[in-house]
Amino acid sequence: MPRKTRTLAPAAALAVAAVLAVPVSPATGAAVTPPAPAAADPAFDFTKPTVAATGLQVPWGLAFLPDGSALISERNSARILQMKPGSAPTEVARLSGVTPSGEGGLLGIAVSPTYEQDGYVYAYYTAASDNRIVRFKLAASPQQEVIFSGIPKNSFHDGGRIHFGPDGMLYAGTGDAGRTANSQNPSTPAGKILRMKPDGTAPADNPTPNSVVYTLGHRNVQGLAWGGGHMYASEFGNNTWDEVNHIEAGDNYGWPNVEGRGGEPTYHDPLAVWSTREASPSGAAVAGDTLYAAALGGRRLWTVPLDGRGGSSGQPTAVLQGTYGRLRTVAVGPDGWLWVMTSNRDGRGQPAQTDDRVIRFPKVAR
Ligand SMILES: [Ca+2]
Repeated sequence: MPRKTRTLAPAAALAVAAVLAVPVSPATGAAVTPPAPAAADPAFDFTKPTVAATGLQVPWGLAFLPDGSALISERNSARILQMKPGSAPTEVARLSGVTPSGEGGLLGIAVSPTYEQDGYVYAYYTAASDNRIVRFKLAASPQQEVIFSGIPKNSFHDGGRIHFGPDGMLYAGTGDAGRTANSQNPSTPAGKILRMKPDGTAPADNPTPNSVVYTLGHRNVQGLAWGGGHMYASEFGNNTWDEVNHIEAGDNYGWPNVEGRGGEPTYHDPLAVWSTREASPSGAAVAGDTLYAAALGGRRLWTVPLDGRGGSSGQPTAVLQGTYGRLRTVAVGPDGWLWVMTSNRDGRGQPAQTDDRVIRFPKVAR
């Protein structure tokens, strides 16, 4: 089966639609009644949670150091905490210049793939005039080197996830910053997935010379994940369809001309969609042949079975529905467990808990 539904003839597109996560009428693009969902992926045991940290305040980014400990960023306090399972988190850095407002603040963090040599931690944050990416070495008040700035900011749609890909490049998901025209404009980093060298400059093999823009047509990307040689990203829809996309260099993902599946050859359609009420996906992770998406408004963890070719092999199913409230981040730790972080103190709705937490789930014993 070809990987890209957007290039298929109508008959082939129909066959592809039959195996996509949410069946879509080829005539109207509307979702049709899905089949009964398959059993949840058994890779992690969601009946055996371990609460690894409590008392956090709007944690956002999660990254791991070579020693197996986790770094956690807090959006509004601009703190970075370090924790090992079983120990309370301790503050190891507080960034300067962070201007929390609405969805903005200290967002994603990443650890250099060559941390043992260079000691760099990366962060994406909302500053007074823009969103920017800095790198620094852990210290109470670290020296912050700005490696990329000028990402448009707003109270909403600031993107913010950063992650090193398997190619050693730093990827960043951005938002349209409340101006939908940004997403189709290749000259602004807003509404894009960016790919840059660790120093913030554009790699020579990016789709457009001297540009860090990797893909365009995104509304608000807060989840980046890799698995089986493919890259995936989750993004927030406007009021109809949230999306999980298979990310391929230079592709256009449609926003604001298309939300969800448009079936237009110009745009790369998502491999899974949800109603915004069910999802509002922020973080994403891949383990084995499953993509996990942490849902804020949907207050659940979505699991999407992947076909290994950039598509979905079946119906997404949800776990942890309503169990921990709003979920911001999901990651596979170096311990092989699945780590989930809540976002119940960000002023959106009634929290399931009075604090924010990190919860870990073990692999299923086989
Ligand atoms: Ca799209």
